[in-house]
Amino acid sequence: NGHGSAVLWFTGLSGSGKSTVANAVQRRLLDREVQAYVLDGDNIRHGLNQGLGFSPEDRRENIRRIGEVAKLFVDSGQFALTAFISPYREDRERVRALLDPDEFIEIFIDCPLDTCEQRDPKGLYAKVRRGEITGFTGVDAPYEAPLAPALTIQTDRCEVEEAAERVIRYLCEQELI
Ligand code: GGZ
Repeated sequence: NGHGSAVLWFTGLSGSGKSTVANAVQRRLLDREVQAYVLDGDNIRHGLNQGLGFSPEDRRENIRRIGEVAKLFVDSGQFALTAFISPYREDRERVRALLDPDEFIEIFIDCPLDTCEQRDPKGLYAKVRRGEITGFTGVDAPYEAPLAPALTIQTDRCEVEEAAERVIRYLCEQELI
């Protein structure tokens, strides 16, 4: 099963749907017998990056390490699907620079803050509004949207399965799968 390998770098606000779309893409890749693994807060921030918080410096280090790990997946011939807010353009560009140009695929999970806040799957936005969390991305910490993402997916207008299908179609067009 000759196929390429790349990092699918999902970026967007908390609650925008990054992990959900990444997991749907992973399932489609595995169905095609293409090795793919999702890196997200659950398996990275609780392990490799435990101890890192949400200051700009800690987010930068978080993203730097994730970039290095994602590169190892690419070196091993797999797809790495990363689902982190990664709010700073500069941090994302530093990851891009670790890889060949065609190996870094930036996917903007674009969803209005209002919608993310209504979803509030972990009750974090409610905590932010009660003043229990500060420095929260999109509220009182910045989110720098990608300027030229490979794909933009508006999760308030597009179902998960349709979103995943768009990513797969892109990978086919790029002849990566
Ligand atoms: C943003 C925060 C914060 C602050 C805790 N700002 O919905 P979630 O819970 O699962 O996604 C958010 C996650 C963000 O971690 P990342 O590693 O993706 O962030 S970054 O790329 O910026 O390093 C949210 C939770 O952690 N969370 N505090 N202050 N998100």
